[in-house]
Amino acid sequence: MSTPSPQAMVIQRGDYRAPSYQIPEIILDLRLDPENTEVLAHLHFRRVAASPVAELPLNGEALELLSLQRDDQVLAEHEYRLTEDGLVLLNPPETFVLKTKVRLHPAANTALSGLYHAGGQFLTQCEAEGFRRITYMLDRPDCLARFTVTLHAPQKHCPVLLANGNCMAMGREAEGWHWARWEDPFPKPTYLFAMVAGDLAVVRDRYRTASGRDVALEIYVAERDTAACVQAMDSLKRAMRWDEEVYGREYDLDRYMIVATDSFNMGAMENKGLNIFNAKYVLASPETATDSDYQGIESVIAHEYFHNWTGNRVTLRDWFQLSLKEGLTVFRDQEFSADQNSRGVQRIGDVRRLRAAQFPEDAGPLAHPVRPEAYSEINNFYTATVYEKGAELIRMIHTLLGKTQFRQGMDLYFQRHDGHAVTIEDFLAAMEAANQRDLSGFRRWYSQAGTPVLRASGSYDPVQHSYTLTLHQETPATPGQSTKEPVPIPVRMALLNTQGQRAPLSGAIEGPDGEAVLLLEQREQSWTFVNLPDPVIPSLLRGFSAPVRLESAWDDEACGFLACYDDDPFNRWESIQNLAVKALLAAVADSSVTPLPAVLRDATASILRDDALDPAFRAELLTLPSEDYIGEQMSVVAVEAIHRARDTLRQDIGARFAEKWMALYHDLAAPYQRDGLAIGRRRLRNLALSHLIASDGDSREAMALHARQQYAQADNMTDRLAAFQLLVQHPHHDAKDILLDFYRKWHGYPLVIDKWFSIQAATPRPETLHQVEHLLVHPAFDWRVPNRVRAVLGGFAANPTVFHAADGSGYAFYAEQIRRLDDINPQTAARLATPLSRWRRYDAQRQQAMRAALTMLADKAKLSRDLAEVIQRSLPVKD
Ligand code: B3K
Ligand code: ZN
Repeated sequence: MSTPSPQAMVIQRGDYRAPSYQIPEIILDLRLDPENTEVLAHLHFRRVAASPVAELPLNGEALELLSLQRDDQVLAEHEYRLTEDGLVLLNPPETFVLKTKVRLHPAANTALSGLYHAGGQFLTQCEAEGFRRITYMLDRPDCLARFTVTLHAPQKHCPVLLANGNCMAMGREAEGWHWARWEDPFPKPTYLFAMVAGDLAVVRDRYRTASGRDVALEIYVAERDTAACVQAMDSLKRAMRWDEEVYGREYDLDRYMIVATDSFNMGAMENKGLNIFNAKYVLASPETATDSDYQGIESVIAHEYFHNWTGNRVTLRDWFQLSLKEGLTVFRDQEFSADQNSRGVQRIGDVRRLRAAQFPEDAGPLAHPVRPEAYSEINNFYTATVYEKGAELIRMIHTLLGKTQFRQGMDLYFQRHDGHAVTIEDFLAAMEAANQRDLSGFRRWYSQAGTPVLRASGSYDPVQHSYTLTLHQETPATPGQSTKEPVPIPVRMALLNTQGQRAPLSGAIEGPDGEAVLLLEQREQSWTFVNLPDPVIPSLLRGFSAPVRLESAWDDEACGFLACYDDDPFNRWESIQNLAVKALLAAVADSSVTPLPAVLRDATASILRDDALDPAFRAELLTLPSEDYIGEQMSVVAVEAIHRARDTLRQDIGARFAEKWMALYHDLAAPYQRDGLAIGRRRLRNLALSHLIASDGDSREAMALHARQQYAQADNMTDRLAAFQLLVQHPHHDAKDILLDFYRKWHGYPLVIDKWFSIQAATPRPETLHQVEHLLVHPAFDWRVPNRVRAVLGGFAANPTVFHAADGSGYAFYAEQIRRLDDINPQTAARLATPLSRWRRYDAQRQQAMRAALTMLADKAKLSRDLAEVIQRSLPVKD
């Protein structure tokens, strides 16, 4: 089998060198035209290296150089060299101003990195290395410059001209053009530069900071979307208040702008004072957006806002430090959402996401430490490991230090490093210094990849009235790291007595309120608790206090007990999930075994009975583990058997409790409201509907009727979409009419049509592959719009029985689409290719087909650096 040859330089963390020059000031002038944009740049260079340098390389990519001057002199041939990836200045003086003029082609920029023209707007995306596609520059995060930016464009097409900071002046010029000049007073790295030009409406609001400054808040959207910014604006204001209250951090400019676009590679971007957002995380109305869309907006708006301090004011020295801003900011946005909504439900959702994306990554060929050691394309490292596992590491520090001490560490971090480009090490040092704590062992979490397995066992001594708990850890090998050291694992725990109450902790560790954090630092440690007159059941890793796989020796009875009585919401959920996984695995291994054993049935019954429980939490408890998660627990993923077993369990739970589901379905009906209680009720009600429809009993036909009614009469998208999805994916339902109806109703709303595409691509039926081929030639499909491509290809890859069809047809089809996408948008292609990397988890026939798909891609002509790296890391070195 051939593997792609390394096409690009691999950058090593240890090779970091401080830049020899700084550019404290940069003046840009852009004449915007979709076909030919001209960019004039004045860069003020100042040498910081002690001695002169012979060569000063500047980054530049896809630029057409029109003129090049140094201090007003045209550069002679012996004074510079053009290279494949930029421009090298030869023997530059100590200080000078470089003036360059380049031409770019924004409309042809379908990679959506740098300056691009899409949907009638000019937009930029510079993180990580997009600025070099705008002008020649030291495009690295440790070069901070003050930017002055002048934009010129035809007033008719681009009435709005935006860049970072403050608008200093505007004016008209010849032939219907106009201009605007912006200055950002805060020095920033190139990756935080942004500009936008287009015909946009603006929704305005104001925010008064804790110290009494007024900030103008502006959300720029298409005219017809102005009514759909309520959630975004409200979330922004709440996030601003929260950062003041929890971290003492205020916003620092007079204006905070958000621009929404349909053409964006990811969720959003925290450019200083001018965030650019995927419209998905800005626009919402009850008719077009689901409850989870609303929650997504709240958390992404907050995330980008929080970056203003964790990322922008204190920025990164180099890209290996990415988790310094991302892990920390995800932790902050998770905590914000936990404070706004139900903390327990939020934590369950966060862990579910971590397990769905990060655990598989950590267990496969793309595994890397939270602080990676090497990369060829940095965009491939915006991963669940850097983001979500990175957030878990911050959470563990928070747990280990405590809330007040964590805040002290943060204060010191900001105090020491405001305005600087720093490292993860600097963050840890601030946490240590502020609290006189030693986190040296903790650093291993940043350098070691792989998910530790935590094994727990324990025994009660009825004579001594004591309980001894033993914890053992082991981290499996990952690519490039064959041996692993123990890491410090904080294990929040309690001991529950047979009435479900917490026993006071004494002995090894004290915990008067019955809760404590054990710190497992060695491979194995034991703790003995005393004064326990009755046997106890431990509740371990409460709130999921560390990103590990917990394997405990408790039997079904103990799990069933915890599923009903654990007072930690996460652990209660975890216990019932474990029961379900165990039952499902047994049914997968032997299809004659019922997936609904007595202990799971009883736990389900008790939750269904408990009408006092918060409906959102109740819905979480009753939601079955996903097929992927079940597969994760097997050494070889049994694709079809998992699908069958899970379907059967859903049916059995549906049929067994039909009456209760039916009562819930009727009792929970209510006119649309947006508060947490109403959201939980909708979620539970739609879960009831799905169980009733799945059940084989008499209710099924009647329920399909209900679903059709719900689809037709819903006063919100959550209910409408839930019914739509059930009907489209129902094995015996002809979906043609409803698909047509939905499309007709919503064809003017791209975000809703994305749902229409993805639900079809995710339908678990044999004919789906064929249907997806049709979707790709549908008039509304557009290869240049990442949301649309992700809706179809992402939906398809998340459809286990179709993507992993035993004959390999899903893989071959999928790889073909990735191949095509790579020529248009390499970043999105590389990201979508990652499911193919998990081939080792499947049977021999599938392995072979997945590798063939990867090899086909490896052999592609003009393979992008992005995709090449993913494929190269996915395929075995040689065999
Ligand atoms: N910092 C951006 C992500 C940039 C991704 C570049 N490929 C969004 C965020 O994490 O807030
Ligand atoms: Zn971020």
